[in-house]
Amino acid sequence: MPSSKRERRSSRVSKLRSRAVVGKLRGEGLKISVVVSQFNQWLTDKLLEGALQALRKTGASQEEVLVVKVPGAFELPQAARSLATSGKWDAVICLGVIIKGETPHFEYLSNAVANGIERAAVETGVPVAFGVLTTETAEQAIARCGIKQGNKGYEAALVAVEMANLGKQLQEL
Ligand code: INI
Repeated sequence: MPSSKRERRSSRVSKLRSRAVVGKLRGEGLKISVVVSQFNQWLTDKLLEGALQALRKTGASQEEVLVVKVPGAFELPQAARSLATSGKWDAVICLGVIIKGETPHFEYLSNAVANGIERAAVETGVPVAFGVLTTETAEQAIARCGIKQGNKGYEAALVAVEMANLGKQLQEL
């Protein structure tokens, strides 16, 4: 029988039951759309390749994947929101490359894109993965497109699958 206050508290804690929920990395049956910016296309093509490779790896059917092209990163949130509100997609992946060296309005553009993508996800409830590189130089972007330091498109696609499944799993609790 616990006597002190501390012992009584610790006895209550040991009776707590917890469970963890993690979204499955299984793409079978999921409908995923990818919005990709054509600005810096030589790099966004690599992100797209990475994203499609990751989706294939999770078992997502390529016929169920829609690729939508927009002019630049600034247009990603609008297209993502349009797809998310259509009710046809389990997740949306946004891909783009914003390089500081090329734009004096880098901060405005990066913030607008990040906020727009976040709002598209939170306000629609559909996962919208952020696969947008914001780098100081083209070299840093190249490194994150699959050449040296992984591929941001690949990572974003895995997040999209995980979050799409998590959403379904949470509904089933
Ligand atoms: N779009 C990008 O995706 N990356 C950039 O680095 C970039 N720069 O450098 O300006 C860029 N600009 C275009 C922008 O996204 C819009 O398409 C444009 O402003 C029209 O709305």
